[in-house]
Amino acid sequence: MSFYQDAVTGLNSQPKWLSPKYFYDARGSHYFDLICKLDEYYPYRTEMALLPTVAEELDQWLPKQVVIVEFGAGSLHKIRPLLSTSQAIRGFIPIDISAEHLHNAGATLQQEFAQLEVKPAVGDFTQTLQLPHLELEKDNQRIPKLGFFPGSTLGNFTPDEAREFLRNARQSLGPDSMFLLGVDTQQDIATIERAYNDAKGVTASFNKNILVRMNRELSTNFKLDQFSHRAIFNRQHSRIEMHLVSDIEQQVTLGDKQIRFARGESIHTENSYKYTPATLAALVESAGWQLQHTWQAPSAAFSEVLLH
Ligand code: AVI
Repeated sequence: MSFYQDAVTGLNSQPKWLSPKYFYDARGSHYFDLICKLDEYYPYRTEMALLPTVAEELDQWLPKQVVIVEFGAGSLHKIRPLLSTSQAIRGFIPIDISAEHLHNAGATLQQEFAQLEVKPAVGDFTQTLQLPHLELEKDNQRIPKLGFFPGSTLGNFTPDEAREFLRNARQSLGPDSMFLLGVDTQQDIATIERAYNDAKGVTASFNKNILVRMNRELSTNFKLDQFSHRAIFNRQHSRIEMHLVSDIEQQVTLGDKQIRFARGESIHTENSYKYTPATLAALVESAGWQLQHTWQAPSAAFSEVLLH
């Protein structure tokens, strides 16, 4: 589906919604980088502090050689500690929908880690994928794969989407595969709400950027100062929700249609699910994986789990 079709569907629904995947144009990705540097945004720094320990201990759970496959190759900040410490990782397959980003990222890493075989794969990582064949595997010697999905991006999927993603990943990775997954396990609601309502308003700008993007790409006429950012924790679903709330009654043009907003009506733009060890175990098991080991941050705000 195109951005336009998704916007037509979402904005004509009751309640209105837009997919968070549309946050990430160049400007949105820049705002997300700024979010990661905020004091209030605990997930990024907590995971970054945990990864060196994971990297130190990981090899004891791995076979002698593995190829690590990163789903949605982002900034490459998270893969580095693993590549520089693990002796078992011989190859790296970053998967991303954006070919340009992927090839730049792949080339940078190849320069830094000359012994590593880097083979980027362009594709939608939520679907099953045919992974590229590595030189390392040339004598038909198959090397087991280790999936890597850091950053608690799994939390932006509904539980059904998360299960589907984990199932598809298991199929793409093939027999004897393992999976290293970063998950937000924060339980303190005030801390969570603060992380998505930062004092500088960076998260608000990130959220509103979806309207900026629609104005530019879909010729809508959203007035940014007539919508407010709202992030609230939904206890029933254990997720923080982001919304854009219309401050007044108004109409916005989308294609040849008018979208009506009542005063106080919202567009639901993102969910970020927070897991407990028990809800996470149930989810991964329902997707065919077993928990092998958990590294938990001292604050318990974030976990890195190894699945097999
Ligand atoms: C990318 N994702 C894991 C972030 C999150 O925390 O759900 C996106 C984000 N939304 C608001 N702040 C950050």
